[in-house]
Amino acid sequence: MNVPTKHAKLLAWVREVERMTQPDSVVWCDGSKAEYDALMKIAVDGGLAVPLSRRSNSFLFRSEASDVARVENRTYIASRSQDDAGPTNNWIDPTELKATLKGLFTGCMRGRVLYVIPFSMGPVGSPIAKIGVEITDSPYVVTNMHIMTRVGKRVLEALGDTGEFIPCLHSVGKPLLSCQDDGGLWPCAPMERKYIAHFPEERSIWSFGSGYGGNALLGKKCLALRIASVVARDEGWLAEHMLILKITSPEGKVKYVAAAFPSACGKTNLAMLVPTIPGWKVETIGDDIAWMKQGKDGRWRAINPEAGFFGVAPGTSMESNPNAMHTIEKNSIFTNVALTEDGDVWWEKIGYDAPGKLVDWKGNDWVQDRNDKSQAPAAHPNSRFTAPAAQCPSIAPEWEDPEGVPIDAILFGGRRPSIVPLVTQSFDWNHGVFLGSIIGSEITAAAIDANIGQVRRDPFAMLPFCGYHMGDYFAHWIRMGKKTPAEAQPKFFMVNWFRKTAEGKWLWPGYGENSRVLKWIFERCDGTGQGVETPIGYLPAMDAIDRPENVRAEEMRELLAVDAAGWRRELEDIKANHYPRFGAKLPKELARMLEEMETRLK
Ligand code: GTP
Ligand code: SPV
Ligand code: MN
Repeated sequence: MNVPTKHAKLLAWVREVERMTQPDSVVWCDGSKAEYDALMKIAVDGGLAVPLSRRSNSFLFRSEASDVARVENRTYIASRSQDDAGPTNNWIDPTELKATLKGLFTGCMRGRVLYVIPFSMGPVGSPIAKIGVEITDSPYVVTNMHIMTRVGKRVLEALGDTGEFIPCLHSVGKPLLSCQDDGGLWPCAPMERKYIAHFPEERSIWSFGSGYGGNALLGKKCLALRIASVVARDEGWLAEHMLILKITSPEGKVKYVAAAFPSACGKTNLAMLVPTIPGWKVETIGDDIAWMKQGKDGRWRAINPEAGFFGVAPGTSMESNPNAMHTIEKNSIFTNVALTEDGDVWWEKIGYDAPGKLVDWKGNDWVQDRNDKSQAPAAHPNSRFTAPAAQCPSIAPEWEDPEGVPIDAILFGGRRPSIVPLVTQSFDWNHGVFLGSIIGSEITAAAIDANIGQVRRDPFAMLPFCGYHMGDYFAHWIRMGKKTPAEAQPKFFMVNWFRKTAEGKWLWPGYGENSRVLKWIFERCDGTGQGVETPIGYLPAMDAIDRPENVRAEEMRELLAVDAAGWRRELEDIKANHYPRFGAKLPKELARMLEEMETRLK
């Protein structure tokens, strides 16, 4: 075994995990193309991946039918005190959980290879970046981590012999008996044996039993959000579930926008948007996670800690998101999409009918029946592509700037069929925090949940990702506002692309047309856009946003109206069911915002 580091703590951890998990061998990953190719060959030879003849160096994986999304009810924040995990996280005493996990991990890699993946979240060496090391027994995880993070030698060099790293331990939780292999079936453990566990004080992650996305690619949700949010609280910065985009006006003026929308609610699409309004340009910095630190000038500078996109496939088409379609032309991994006879991928709303007979995400033959509205989809609703960010045609030249980009506007959004207008600007920072704290959104297929489609509160789109008490998280945001001079503060907006008509049709066309809203946001940041003061915040004047061709004037009025009765019901619900959950930890500023809004709506 070729060990490429002298880092004593790292070596000791790897040795300890090897003793516990008992793999056949240990491999230190170097992030090279040769390594990627060799691992893909193993996956293909083992029947776990299909090479796609229509896309160069691209592969399709089908997961086990139960292992298709994040598992929020098996995700734990094991802080020493239950109170630190708060009312929105599952908690188990860390000593007890460690004992359970040690039991599960003992011998769990028998018959498998233990891979050690040194990775950087953020450009290697950036003052905002953090190093993690993931141990996994899944070649699928290694290849995805190659795309999603920066892996390999450079990272070990930056780590040196004593640098800090976050240990991320992962196993699919399915040891192999002698001579047995996976038999072409995605390995994972049954639901009740899955644990996505975080130890915030120790800053470590133990993930057992799932091979899918956020459960298994531990740099993403586990490190860059749950653990990083705790570090950010302690160090005075922000780790957020936000896209980052750059918008340039026809005059060449630039603004940077960060936006928090819950899972599968439009971050990737907004980050890659192609404006329908002439002269405007949108470029991509990141599509899922933002780490923001305050610069010397007081402004918040954001980096995208990731190096790739793990994007929702269904709904992605040349019409809705051409930049994503071009990004995934090559060097991409597809999970749980459908396969065409000529070796390409297909999914619902890809922009054209299924070309002949497909193999669906479950591995069965599938023929499209346009008359059968209840036909099961060919691609799983949470099927995803993994693709290098550098391949995105809209990627901004500064996307890897180690200092980050200065944020002018912060958006909050979600899927709300009614009540929440197309766009609203907050009165100030604290009112913005209030709007972020009350976001509601329909539950999507991004997590395994029996209640898909029901509206739940998802504050700051961080409900599944905040590594500590959500009340303390609100207080942290209030505190960050206090240490930001007024002229350096970003402006806050609440947006909603998902209003529906009584017939269940979209009231707003969305996608590229969202550029009309971005333009108004740009102008508000620039001090030119017209805003009307209302009880819920500033709304655009009726003619401040150009109306898309296919939206009628009365529909535009509905999109920009304040539904006072709806908002009164909303506030009642927040007062009765949402805010009380945070008890004494609810910042008094937010309680006051709620009261003031109630008064304004009377
Ligand atoms: P995560 O990766 O889960 O965090 O999701 P995300 O927020 O990046 O969501 P994404 O952009 O992948 O969008 C999820 C789904 O919403 C896709 O099916 C999109 O086609 C759809 N979607 C995105 N933007 C819009 C929009 O403006 N209008 C409508 N109607 N649908 C949209
Ligand atoms: C999300 O669910 O918000 C995602 C996908 O971005 S996953 O990486 O699976 O968490
Ligand atoms: Mn996400």
